Amino acid sequence: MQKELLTTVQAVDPVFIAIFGVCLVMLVGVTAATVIFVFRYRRSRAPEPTSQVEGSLWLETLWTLLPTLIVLAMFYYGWAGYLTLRTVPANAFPITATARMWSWSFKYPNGKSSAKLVVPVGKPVKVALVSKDVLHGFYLPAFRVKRDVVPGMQNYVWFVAAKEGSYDVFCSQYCGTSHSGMVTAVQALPAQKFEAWLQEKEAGGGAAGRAVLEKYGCLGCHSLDGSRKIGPSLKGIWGRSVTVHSGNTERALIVDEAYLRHSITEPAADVVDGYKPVMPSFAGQLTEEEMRGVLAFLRTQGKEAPGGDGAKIAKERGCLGCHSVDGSRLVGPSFKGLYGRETRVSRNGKTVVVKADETYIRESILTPHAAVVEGYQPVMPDFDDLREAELGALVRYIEGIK
Ligand code: HEC
Ligand code: HEC
Ligand SMILES: [Cu+2]
Repeated sequence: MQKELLTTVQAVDPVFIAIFGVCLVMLVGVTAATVIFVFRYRRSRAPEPTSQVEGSLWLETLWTLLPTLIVLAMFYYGWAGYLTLRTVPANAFPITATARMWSWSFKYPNGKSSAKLVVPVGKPVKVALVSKDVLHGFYLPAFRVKRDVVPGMQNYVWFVAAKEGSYDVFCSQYCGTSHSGMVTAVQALPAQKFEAWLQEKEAGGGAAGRAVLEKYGCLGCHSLDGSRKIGPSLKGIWGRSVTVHSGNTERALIVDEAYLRHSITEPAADVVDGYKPVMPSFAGQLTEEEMRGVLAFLRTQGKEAPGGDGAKIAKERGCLGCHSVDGSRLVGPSFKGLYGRETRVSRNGKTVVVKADETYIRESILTPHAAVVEGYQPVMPDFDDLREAELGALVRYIEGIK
């Protein structure tokens, strides 16, 4: 069956044009015949029947056979095109698209995720379609691809972006009030740029950084929530001013990358005021990559972490389709004043009062159904593919909406 690789566009366009062409010819033919007959056999011109035909075998055979053949030809042609749409080339690059009310997110084999669908030019990609909540439709007009995304069902599409560029992605099934906002883009990059993008460390590289802190036991001595342990908390460390003792001199400095690297590899050189010099040196233990992960993580742990980041994520991930920032009630409770307030939620069927702290907000985003806010429907999709840094940024963002 598979001779050479047709793209989805090459498979669909000729079928469309052929069927449209046949229909056009028939429309023109039937309309012309109608008009001619109306003129030619109008009453004033032909008051009496000019002939009385009882039947014509060959005419009847012809007008039965001809349309049957035309319709069968259209079917065959359409079927062949459909097979191309459903037969994924063996070398297709796998990506998973996740639909939620009301946003798309995409996950790549190496764990990277993005809000836009980034693909290599000229290479087929297979997109697995997953819905977190209701029926959605994955619609790429530029590639003639449209497929329903059904909760609980495994579905897929494939396509090739032949040219570099940006192409629309829509949701083609009415999935609720902000259905029309479920818009993103396919970003087709030349193979090398795509590879570079794929390998590029995530902005923040958060999850990896946190894992490194766990791996080397840093969190045994350093908290992430501001509380004092054996060492100072790492919360908000980036950009904070500290007083350190270097030998016999005391100096104040601002925490930056150089200071952090130094603190990790040579902790005894600058000892934070008020703490004992008990931190072991990690020189030669963390790889450069791990070090960069930690730095990226610490950068986003800060209370000064730019709220803009969180705002962008909230917009891209569609949080703002359900949560207002001005106190008004949408599908979900407003983000305004959310942080720190007491909320009545139903947990395991029981109504309890919880304080909306960092832990609760993280839980609300990762597993929204675990605690459902009283007076609201449990319709929030889970966002378990958010990276640690993104989660942190979202919490900071919500915290900032007073
Ligand atoms: C045994 C406990 C202990 C462990 C394990 C430990 N630290 Fe520390 N750390 C400390 C103490 C105590 C200080 C404060 C005294 C000093 O500056 O040496 C400190 C200071 C620091 C500072 C400077 C903090 C500031 O406020 O300026 C950084 C950064 C840091 N540690 C990072 C790490 C990282 C990253 C790891 C894991 C790779 C780690 N620490 C493991 C105890 C520890
Ligand atoms: C489809 C609509 C929808 C989307 C999209 C959505 N949420 Fe929600 N969210 C809700 C609803 C409804 C509730 C209340 C019911 C519940 O707790 O599940 C809620 C509850 C919450 C709560 C707890 C609120 C409180 O008052 O205690 C937080 C925090 C939250 N969402 C954050 C987010 C974030 C962050 C995003 C984006 C990553 C997001 N939501 C996306 C509908 C949504
Ligand atoms: Cu949708």
